[in-house]
Amino acid sequence: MEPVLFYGVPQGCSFGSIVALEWQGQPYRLCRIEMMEHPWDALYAKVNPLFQTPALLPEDGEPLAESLAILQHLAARDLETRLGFEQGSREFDRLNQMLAYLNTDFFSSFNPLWWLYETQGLSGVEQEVLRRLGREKVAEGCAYLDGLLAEREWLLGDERSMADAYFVGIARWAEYHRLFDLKSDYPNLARHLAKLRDDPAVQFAEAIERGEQPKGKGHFRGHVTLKELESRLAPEALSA
Ligand SMILES: N[C@@H](CCC(=O)N[C@@H](CS)C(=O)NCC(=O)O)C(=O)O
Repeated sequence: MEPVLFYGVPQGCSFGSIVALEWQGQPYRLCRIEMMEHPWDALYAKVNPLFQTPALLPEDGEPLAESLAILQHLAARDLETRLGFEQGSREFDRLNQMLAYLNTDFFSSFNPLWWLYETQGLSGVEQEVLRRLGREKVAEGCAYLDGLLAEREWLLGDERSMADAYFVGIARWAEYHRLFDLKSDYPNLARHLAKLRDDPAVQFAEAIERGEQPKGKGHFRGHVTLKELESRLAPEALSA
């Protein structure tokens, strides 16, 4: 079976991995995880014992977790798409640096806001602290990225890369949490987000998240359930 990406909804950071798969245009399948439905199926521990999405089950290997690792894995299997670069090259280092920034500093700046969103029974003061902290940290990230995008067409320069695929899945959270007027506060970032939103792969990923059945470029071979993957997750299958 084709590689399977486990993606989480709603508003998962796996969004970027779906965009990357569409940009690459090779056959793949998806397995949907409803992140708010706790507890998750215990079988998912075989995919990722941390119970997080995304994860990728390659055609012939063990599941791979962590967005950065997944995006670099996808890039490396098809360097001709130029979404990633050969290890050891200057471009590889720049992509890795950008992905690491987005995946650590920028991603985690939203943590207080997700905490606020998911936690019941917080006092008014606690809510205010989380919102202020999140807003401040996200503002730092947006200002940094806005500055970079003032001089660049894409995050790394003239061409799109895995960094842009990942960026759209995270930067959209600033709108989701209604933190700023992005267009006036961070116009370059807002422009980049809008450009990506016009991309068919991004629209495909949005439709997937909404639970629709988009066509995409035709490389998406449909959803599979975790249960249907059970035999591929068995220890014998993984060590074969
Ligand atoms: N470092 C991991 C973080 C993954 C992560 O936090 N995923 C979130 C969704 S964005 C998740 O699965 N959360 C589990 C939950 O909400 O229970 C990565 O970058 O892939």
